[in-house]
Amino acid sequence: MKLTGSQVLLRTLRRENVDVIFGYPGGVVLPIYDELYKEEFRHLLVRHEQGAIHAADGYARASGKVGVCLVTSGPGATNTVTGIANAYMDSIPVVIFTGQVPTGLIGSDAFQEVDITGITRPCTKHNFLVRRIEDLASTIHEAFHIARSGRPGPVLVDLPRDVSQATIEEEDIRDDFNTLNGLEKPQQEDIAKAVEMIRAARKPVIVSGGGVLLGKASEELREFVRRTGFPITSTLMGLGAYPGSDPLWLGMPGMHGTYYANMAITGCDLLVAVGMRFDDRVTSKVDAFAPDAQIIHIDIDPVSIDRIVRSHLSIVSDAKTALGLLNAALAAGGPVPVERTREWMEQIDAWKKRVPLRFSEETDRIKPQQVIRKLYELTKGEALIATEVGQNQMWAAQYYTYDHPHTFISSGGLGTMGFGFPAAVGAQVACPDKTVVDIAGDGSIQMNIQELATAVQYNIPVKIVILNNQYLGMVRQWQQMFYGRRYSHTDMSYAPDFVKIAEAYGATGLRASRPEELEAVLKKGLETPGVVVMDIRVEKEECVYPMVRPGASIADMELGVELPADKAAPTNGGEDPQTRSFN
Ligand SMILES: Cc1ncc(C[n+]2csc(CCOP(=O)(O)OP(=O)(O)O)c2C)c(N)n1
Repeated sequence: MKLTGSQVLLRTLRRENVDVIFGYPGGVVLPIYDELYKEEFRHLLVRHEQGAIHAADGYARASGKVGVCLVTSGPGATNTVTGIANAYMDSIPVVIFTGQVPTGLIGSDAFQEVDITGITRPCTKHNFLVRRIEDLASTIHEAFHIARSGRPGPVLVDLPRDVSQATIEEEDIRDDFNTLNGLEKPQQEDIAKAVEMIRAARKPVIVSGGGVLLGKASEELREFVRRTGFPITSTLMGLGAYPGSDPLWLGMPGMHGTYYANMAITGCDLLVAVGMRFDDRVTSKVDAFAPDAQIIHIDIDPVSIDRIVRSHLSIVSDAKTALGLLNAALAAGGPVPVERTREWMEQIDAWKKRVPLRFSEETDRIKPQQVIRKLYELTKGEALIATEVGQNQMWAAQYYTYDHPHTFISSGGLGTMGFGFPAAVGAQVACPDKTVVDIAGDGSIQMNIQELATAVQYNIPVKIVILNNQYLGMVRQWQQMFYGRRYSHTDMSYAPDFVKIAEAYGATGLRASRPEELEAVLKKGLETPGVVVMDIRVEKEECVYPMVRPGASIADMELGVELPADKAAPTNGGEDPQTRSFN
């Protein structure tokens, strides 16, 4: 039997266990859409291609599977570029199918032609232009393989119209492709060396990253912490891999990290970095990052080893394998001596007590941090939280406690405003039984607000909590701190009525303006079926603290409050990081 290219595409997607496509049609993908019309395939029509790629990305982050999006050529394809770069920076496995003009017209500036493989080369893990139907199935399989293997990432497949219309005999379809050899296993001597370093440490700290979640290694990480008793902090991308309610948890480090996570990194003598790449939002001034530490860096991507921070021992491996081997070696050698780290743990406790995460509650204005805390209480920590970018994102990272993997979805590397809501839609499709909340800023939500139509049309009951401060808050914060309060073009007080916007799209809109209204509105919003937009009017000029000035040492934090007199005596002979400057 003969199959068309479009039929081959859908057949291959089924073989890859794809159950949902986020897409938007157009001229050159009409043959594919016509095939979708005939077949039972779950396709969600978004309202903007950026929505499609972010939804596919959110779906991948929540499900651990590959997300798929399908768009037309030209503007359809270019509209996905931000989302592709976003997935690339955060190592998220997505496959993007773009339509292309017929092969004979490629390079002629044909209608709606762009060189999308050229445009996306720097922000895809790999991309393909399929010129012959004979290569179609194997190319698609290869794309999925590349997207999910090793360090995951986005892969684009460009499909010229004539390729989706061409036909091929079913028996001539080739599904095979060459795979590169898998990763080498970590060397046994490196594991032994790591265990030796772990046993010798007096002031250890673990920093885990998104690689632990991508490598589905949360169980192994938890066991590693149990076996070592080491305190643990995690980057924004890694939140949820280790339970945030555990006493050994230090919160997030870096620019808006907790005081105690940043102090622990600065004072430690051993830093075990797992599945993280030392992003500058984490390290800030690299020379002052863990200056006295021996560093063990475990990462799947050899390129990230020694790129920013030099390690004393590197293990190129996925997190699951490496932590599994470390756990086994630790188990075989008996418990790690806790006496060695006793003073260090006391020091960490003192730091925790000295500067906990805190904000001042007021009676006449809603504090954004209070909204997140309330949301945590009302959802009992069981919601899946997506965020936009800005202050809302940082407060969501700081004030909601993540106990489970894949429950925090946020644009880490690229910091893409407009990501959160469509990503929440994708996450809700992946997890229909979960409460999915997008924590938004009033600026960010307006970047992809059109996806309310998608959410309402398919009854994807995402709850949106807008921390409405009438500013581009995070930029305003920088203007306040570094530009003498000159709030140049960050005033967002001209805004639509979000309640009416919600209603216009067929969703529910609610508003809270005063502290005493907050709980009831959040409760009602969470309980109301379907899509709900909650416009929460918060304190306009609140800042996110702690804050490390760009380029400063992470021990040098603005805390937003007077630092209490230091009662905790230094425990080490060297420079006590507590005596370094604070603002
Ligand atoms: C697409 C995009 N444009 C610009 C920025 C720069 N930026 C970072 S945070 C921010 C302000 C976000 O404001 P809002 O969404 O209202 O959130 P808030 O910080 O007030 O919580 C801006 C403009 C960005 N990150 N992404």
